[in-house]
Amino acid sequence: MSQVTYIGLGSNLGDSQKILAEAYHKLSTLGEVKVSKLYQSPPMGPQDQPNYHNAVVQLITNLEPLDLLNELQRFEQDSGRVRLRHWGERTLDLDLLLYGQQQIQHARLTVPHVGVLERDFVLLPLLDLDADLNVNGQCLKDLDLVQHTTLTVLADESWVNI
Ligand code: ROI
Repeated sequence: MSQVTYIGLGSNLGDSQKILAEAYHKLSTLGEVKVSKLYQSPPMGPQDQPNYHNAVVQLITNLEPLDLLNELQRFEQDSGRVRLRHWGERTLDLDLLLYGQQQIQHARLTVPHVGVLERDFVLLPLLDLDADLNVNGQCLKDLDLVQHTTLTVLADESWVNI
């Protein structure tokens, strides 16, 4: 059965826009995709690292959660992922944020991802894709964080066409 899933994309090393656009094209091999705007966001974690590029992809796929996770990790590795330190700079991060309405507690995977309610660089791009998105009964657009964002829009949805 196909599921509506959401994947968070982040990068702050290398040519981030190119790296994220390539990740979008890889995700499109797994099902039907739609992409958010492209954002710049100040780092959460150590402040002595570059700003991030962030976006979210909606993916409709038949893959089971752990199979999807394996694909995401393979794409991260293929992009030559470098991660220098915990909560530090990285070439590519692909986070499985939402998988239909499912709640998943697994050693490798927690869904919904903690970032969904707490991180503006996840929340705003999610709202681009579905303005009425609801997580655990919480309407995302009603969260205070939406009004207090530190994000800037770098490009509209056409940013993936490079
Ligand atoms: N900070 C921002 N702004 N964007 C990210 O994607 C991001 N990813 C991370 C940490 C290190 C938590 N900080 C981030 O993994």
